Amino acid sequence: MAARVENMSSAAPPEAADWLAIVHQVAVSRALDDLEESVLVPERKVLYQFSARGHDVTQVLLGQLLTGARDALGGYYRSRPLMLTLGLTIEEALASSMMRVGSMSEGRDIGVVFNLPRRDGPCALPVCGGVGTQYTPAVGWAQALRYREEVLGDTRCARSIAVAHGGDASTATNGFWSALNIATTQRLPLLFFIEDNGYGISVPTEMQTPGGNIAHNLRAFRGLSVLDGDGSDPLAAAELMREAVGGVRAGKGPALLRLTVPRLSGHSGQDTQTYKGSAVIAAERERDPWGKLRAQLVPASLSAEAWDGAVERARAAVGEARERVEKRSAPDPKLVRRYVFTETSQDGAVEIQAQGGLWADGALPARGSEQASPQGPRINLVTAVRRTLEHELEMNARVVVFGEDVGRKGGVHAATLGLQEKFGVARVFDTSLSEEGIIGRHGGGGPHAGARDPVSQVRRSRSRAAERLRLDALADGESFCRADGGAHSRRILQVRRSLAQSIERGAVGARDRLARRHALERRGRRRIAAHGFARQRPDHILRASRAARFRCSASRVPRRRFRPALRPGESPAERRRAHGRHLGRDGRSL
Ligand SMILES: Cc1ncc(C[n+]2csc(CCOP(=O)(O)OP(=O)(O)O)c2C)c(N)n1
Ligand SMILES: [Mg+2]
Repeated sequence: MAARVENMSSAAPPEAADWLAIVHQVAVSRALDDLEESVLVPERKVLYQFSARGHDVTQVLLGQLLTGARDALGGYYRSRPLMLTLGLTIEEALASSMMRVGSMSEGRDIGVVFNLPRRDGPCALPVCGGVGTQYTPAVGWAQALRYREEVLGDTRCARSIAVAHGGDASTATNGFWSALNIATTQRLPLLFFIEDNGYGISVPTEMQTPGGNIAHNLRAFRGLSVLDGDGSDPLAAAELMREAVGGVRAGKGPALLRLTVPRLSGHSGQDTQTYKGSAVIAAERERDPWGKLRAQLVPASLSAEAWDGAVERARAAVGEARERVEKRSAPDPKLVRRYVFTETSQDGAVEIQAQGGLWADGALPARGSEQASPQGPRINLVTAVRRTLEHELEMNARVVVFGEDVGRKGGVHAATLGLQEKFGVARVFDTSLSEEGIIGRHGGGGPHAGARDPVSQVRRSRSRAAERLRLDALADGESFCRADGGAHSRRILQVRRSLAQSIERGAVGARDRLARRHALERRGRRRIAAHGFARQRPDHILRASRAARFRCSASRVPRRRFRPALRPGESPAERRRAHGRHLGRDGRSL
């Protein structure tokens, strides 16, 4: 367990007035869930519902502590109560789940992924439906906090922190481990806030981490304070939160707080939870933190009238917001691509993002020219890249260069040679070997450090990078598309053509993954693992792999590698033994 934190002044226990605010916020979240689950889903006005019931008390309690001038949340689809405490309005929340005009992404997403860009005060980074995508952007924010404080002298960042909020299953993702490595090796001001409800949809936590408790397993992890507790005991959980937040704020490095919570509804509106069984469901209801909070607060800190009044006001506020949202129309399908790239008004002026970048701070970039102006002798491309980076680093104190081997070595092809010596390790630095860690950090750090357009150059490890980029592309399509003007950040992705093509080719899907692997195989770069992959998820991968095969019909890979035909008189079992592969009932390879 973490050592106790002496300086807790920034995280004092709540007063009676704060408890009233906490009760109100939780009641708002419950009223939203009630309305969606019992009215709007049956009326088909909400098509995809994600209840936070059971996660709500802990989230609101944590939200009360995120008061640092530049605190940021990297949240996920079940973070709505936290978002409400950070300033998401009830109307914004409902307009999003009801997919109405003027909502955050106007029906492009699952209705619960938001962002709250702010130039001052706590903000929320863009959320994406991809599980695990929240972690490395939160690391980026934490690292940018340090950069702004130490290099740019921004005192607002001194005691600010980043919070990465995720579920138990998300701790099995690459993003989580990538973030954990970076945050601990760099001692970043980052809190991992893990709400463990025992399931990733239907899969129990024991499948995500051995023994089912990520906090236990991380106790020996160096550089990390680990706290573990029961989220259905609100007062005890609040104490742990103060300890965790206080420690990170005080500069003691990253912390991980795991709280067990009951998930009191299905994973989403469609989920009937038959996999749990009635005894488990009943036990979860017993652990509802909302009832426990009332028992702990009334009458010790609040009167019953005060509690009931706060709940009543919350319900009324949700009802009024619903009336306003019902009057909004559906979004115009013609505008579906709005904010995918930079938007310009009719006079050609660029619509400036709400947070991050130079323009939003009033600095204009130097004017460019369409005319080439040859200077000196001809140089090769690597020299041109190096000079450009050097120029940018000189011109703009917010520019940083980071990646694998770009620091002391100066890049494997010398594209950053000498830059660390000239600009120092704070601005030109090596990273851990994690493409997700590099690209994800752009998402959170870019807008904050001040880069309007983070540039990622990825050559090897394409599949990991592509994975990350596609998830980011989803995030761009989801919560980046804020209709009130101004996306959070834009990305220019300098990628090799093949990667760019594979991204263009498709949305997330096994088909594309397989197609890309086939393409690699054709070039003799890598043996594909199509069969291993297919074995994991036979049904839909089978369909996907057929599609991939069709697409790659020009492949020189022998067809029988994918569909070994049965020899005359041979049974599927004999074929399986001969090839050591799984075969479907019809004798085809899965
Ligand atoms: C990268 C990725 N893989 C799979 C999914 C499908 N999926 C959505 S939510 C979820 C479970 C996540 O569980 P957990 O992290 O414990 O959060 P909880 O929903 O329990 O709050 C899964 C598998 C996804 N959205 N993204
Ligand atoms: Mg879970």
